[in-house]
Amino acid sequence: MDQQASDTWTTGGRKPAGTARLVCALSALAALAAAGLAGPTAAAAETRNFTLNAKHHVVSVGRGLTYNAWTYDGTVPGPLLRVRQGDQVDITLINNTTDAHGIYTHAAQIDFGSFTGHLGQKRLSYSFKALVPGVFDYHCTAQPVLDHIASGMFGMMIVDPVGGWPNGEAEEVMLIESEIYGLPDAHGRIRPDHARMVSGRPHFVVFNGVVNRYDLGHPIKIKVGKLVRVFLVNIGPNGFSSFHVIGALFSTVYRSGNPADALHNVQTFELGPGDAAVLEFRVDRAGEYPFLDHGMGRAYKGAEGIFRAEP
Ligand SMILES: [Cu+2]
Repeated sequence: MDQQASDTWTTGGRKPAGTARLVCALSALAALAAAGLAGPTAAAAETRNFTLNAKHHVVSVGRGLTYNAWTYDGTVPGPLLRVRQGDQVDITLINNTTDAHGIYTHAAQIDFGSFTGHLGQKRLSYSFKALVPGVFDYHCTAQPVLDHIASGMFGMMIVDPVGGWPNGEAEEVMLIESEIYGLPDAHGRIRPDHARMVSGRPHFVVFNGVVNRYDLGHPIKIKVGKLVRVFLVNIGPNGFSSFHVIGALFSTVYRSGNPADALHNVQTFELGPGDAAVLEFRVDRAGEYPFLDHGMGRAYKGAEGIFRAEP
């Protein structure tokens, strides 16, 4: 991993203007780095290089449970990749495992063959121009893709609009919803359940890789009166997400994170597997605002958390 994509979520290398907190979360139980985007001002396009490493790594999923994940850089989700609209993006995947792996970001509009390494291939590279702003998932494309995604090979890519986000500076929160298939053995190690992957019946559904990661003891803190901008990916690999914040309406939702495709005053937003959105809201009184997949079975399996609004 080069400096443009660390193993915890960062702003993806480009130093943002502004001081608002960026709430994110990747490495085991860490959360939250700082940042904020006052909105990138018009600037010359850059060339952005991201080098990721495919590796197998034991990760924690909370509740004392672990599993032997297939990862980018050892974390699930993989590192946040963040660029500005118009940038040239160079992606390299180093694969020192004995399995085939690949990396496909939905922001790239190039041929499928560019994304997948074959067995024994140690290095995969491709380039594209990030022409369309938004939030995108990236994931492995090796077969069976189902197992590679369910085992942890996915992440988020943000392409910030070249003129900045229309509603300006905000508290930023990055969430990836994903599913875990398998029950733990006597040591708490989850055994992957391929049959359940195929039938789409996860045992756990999580935000940022951990069951109930943002519970009452670990809420995501927001500010009363301040705009919150949620970058949300539903990587699946199977289920639909119905994202809702209890006690709030989304003042603006950008489908696929594209400011050209805005909806307003939305109560719940549905994302199919492989889709993503940017959702904005603000609250006007202090307190707790739970967020969840309103598919209640999925919330029950771990896809719920807490925003705590403070003055
Ligand atoms: Cu893979």
